[in-house]
Amino acid sequence: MTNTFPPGFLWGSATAAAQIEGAAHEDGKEDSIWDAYARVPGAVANGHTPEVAVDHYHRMPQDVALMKRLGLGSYRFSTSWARVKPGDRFVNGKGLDFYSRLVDELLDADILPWLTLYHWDLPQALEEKGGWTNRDTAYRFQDYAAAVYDRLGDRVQHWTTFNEPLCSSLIGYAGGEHAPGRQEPRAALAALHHQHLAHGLATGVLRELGAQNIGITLNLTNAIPDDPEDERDVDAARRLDALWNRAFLEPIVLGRYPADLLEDVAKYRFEEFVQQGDLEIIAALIDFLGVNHYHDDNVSGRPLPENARPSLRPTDKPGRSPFVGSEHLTFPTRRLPRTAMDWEVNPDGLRTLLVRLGREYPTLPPLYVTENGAAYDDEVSEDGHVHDAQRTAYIRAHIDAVAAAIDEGADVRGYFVWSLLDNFEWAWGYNKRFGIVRVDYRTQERIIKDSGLEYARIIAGEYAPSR
Ligand code: GBH
Repeated sequence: MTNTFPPGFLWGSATAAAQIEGAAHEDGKEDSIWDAYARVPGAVANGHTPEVAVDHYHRMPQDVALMKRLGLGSYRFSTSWARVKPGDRFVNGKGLDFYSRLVDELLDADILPWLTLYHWDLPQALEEKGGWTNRDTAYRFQDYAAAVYDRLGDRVQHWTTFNEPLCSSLIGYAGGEHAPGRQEPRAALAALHHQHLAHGLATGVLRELGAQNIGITLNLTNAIPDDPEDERDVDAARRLDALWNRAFLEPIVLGRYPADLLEDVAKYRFEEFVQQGDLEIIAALIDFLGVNHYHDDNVSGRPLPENARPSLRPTDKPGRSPFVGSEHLTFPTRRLPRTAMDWEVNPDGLRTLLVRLGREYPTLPPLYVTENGAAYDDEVSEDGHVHDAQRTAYIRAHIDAVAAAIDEGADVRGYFVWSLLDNFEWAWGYNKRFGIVRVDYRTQERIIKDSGLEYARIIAGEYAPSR
């Protein structure tokens, strides 16, 4: 049996620096906002911090050997700004040495390095100057991008500026569930625009320096009106689509913010942040779009009934909302299976999303699913294996959905499972396991889970999508 994916389809897995590296203060690395935020009591579940994580910084060669055993075609990782330019001051050669060794190790193993410059870990020193609310941070990001390219550009071909700017703007600065833990809607909009600007500036400088494959990764969702007959729910879905999807896609693809979004957030005077010429910078050509998708969002404009399922977010406090300008949105529960994150499992949503993107934005470059995966509370069995049947089923079903989307004309060129390893799951600490490889946080021992073994079979072409 062989799979029916197009030749050259890229099979990979993804991680992020702050979630796996540890060595938070070694070889010149300074605090990122996640190091600092994790020390705030109550910010991260159980007081967990990224200080040690899964010690990838010291175990990198073994981890690349694991990737090779899985047969990965590509490995998506991020570089830590606070390691490369501690305090955003000088370029730290020792920090770059680590990534240089990683890239060499990957190339030796025939694994394509897929590098992300920003996966949420701003240097704390920059946060102290306003973080992403400070326009200057966008220019600092451009310098950081150039420094990384200068050292790795001879070997790395795929460059992603940002991972999910939605999370590092709206959730970090308004929802407050992510670092830096601020709860200021207007600040979140400044962060959103300045991250766009940083993306555009970095894209420009990378292109100038010779990079040929530059993109960005967005987390995109299908906003489903809970009751399609209820006007309030239809409006809620439109608002979520504007803020969660189109606010990020359209400046890049079309060179403008959506008009309805501008109305939704008008009370925060968003447009004051947008200077003349910014949108031209932001609309710089990209060569691929990374799509992260885990679940759809069933949304309503009606208040939830008293007995509705409580949110499972660890740091939930009343009054916090990442839904800037649409703070009234609610998310009623549908009758669907759920993961340990309480996220709906609905693989067909991934097919719908990928097909819709190509149809709604004909000028989009090729798509890569840069993250998809699931957290479950798996355990090591007596036989020493991890029989994570639910994760295995989740991954297979979503790969089927990608195949179906390609059949319907979506231009999808690759798929990356989130995540290679169990890791520091942000506000959830080490309590949620997304890995296809199990990590024992006491011994740092790694065990390939059943889902990892199955993924290896899929990559080897021994699995045909079940259409
Ligand atoms: C990805 O983002 C991250 O890139 C990765 O680092 C992370 O480990 C992985 O997923 C698993 O979480 O404000 O209540 O509406 C997660 C995608 C989408 C999850 C937005 C939180 C908002 C929740 N995120 N979602 S809410």
